[in-house]
Amino acid sequence: MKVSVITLFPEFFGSPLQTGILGRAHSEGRVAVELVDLRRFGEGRHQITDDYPFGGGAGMVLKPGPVVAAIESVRAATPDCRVVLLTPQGRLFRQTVAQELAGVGLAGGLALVCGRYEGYDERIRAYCDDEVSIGDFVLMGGECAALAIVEAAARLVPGVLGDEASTREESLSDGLLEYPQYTRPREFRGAEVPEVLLGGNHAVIAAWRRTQSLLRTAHRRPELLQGVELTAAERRLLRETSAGEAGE
Ligand code: 6GU
Repeated sequence: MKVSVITLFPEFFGSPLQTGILGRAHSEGRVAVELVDLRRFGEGRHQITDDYPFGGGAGMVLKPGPVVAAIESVRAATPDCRVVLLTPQGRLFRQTVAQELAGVGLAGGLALVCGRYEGYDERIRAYCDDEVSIGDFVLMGGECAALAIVEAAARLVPGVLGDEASTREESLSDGLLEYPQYTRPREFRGAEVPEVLLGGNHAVIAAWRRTQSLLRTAHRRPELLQGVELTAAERRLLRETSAGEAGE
């Protein structure tokens, strides 16, 4: 997967790209992150990238010239890349979007534009293909969002995670929250591991986990069930089990 990150703070990405699974994926070239320093495209002797907003108001706005020049330099090197503007006004980043962007990164490449300051000059939007937000809160810049997107997409790239099954079974890849997990000891301060997990009957364990995922999702994130295909028996289970019985 190829990702170009356009940012005023390339150093922000130093430690994350050298650490853990992302660090390995980066050094092996499975996740090629190119950091594009927006300052290089700044204007004048001081390489200015921002300015006061026309009409007044608090804060500074990123100038179109430097941002569009940076985007064009990435497009020149990666003609098929998708340029994604990171902004709280974008479409919401979810696991389905992570899957989509991982595919885009593997095919033609992905470019992530990180803003700082109060916002972007509106004319920048015409040079981007997509706008994404990681949630309904305001960050100081897009760097954290870019990192979240790179991580979520990187772990979907073949070969990045050792165990391919773990990407299929985990939270949200089937649209549900993950079932409860346990490891040793069998008893911790009086709290026991559910008996069913100790029996070794894989069909029974799979059924228990599915039920737990359904109940937990119904209790914590009921809106997620809208996008999930349920059997008649599962619908009955959710009707007959009030959320309070989900054990939480
Ligand atoms: Cl993508 N950028 C900024 N600055 N704030 C955000 C965001 C992005 N997503 C949520 N909040």
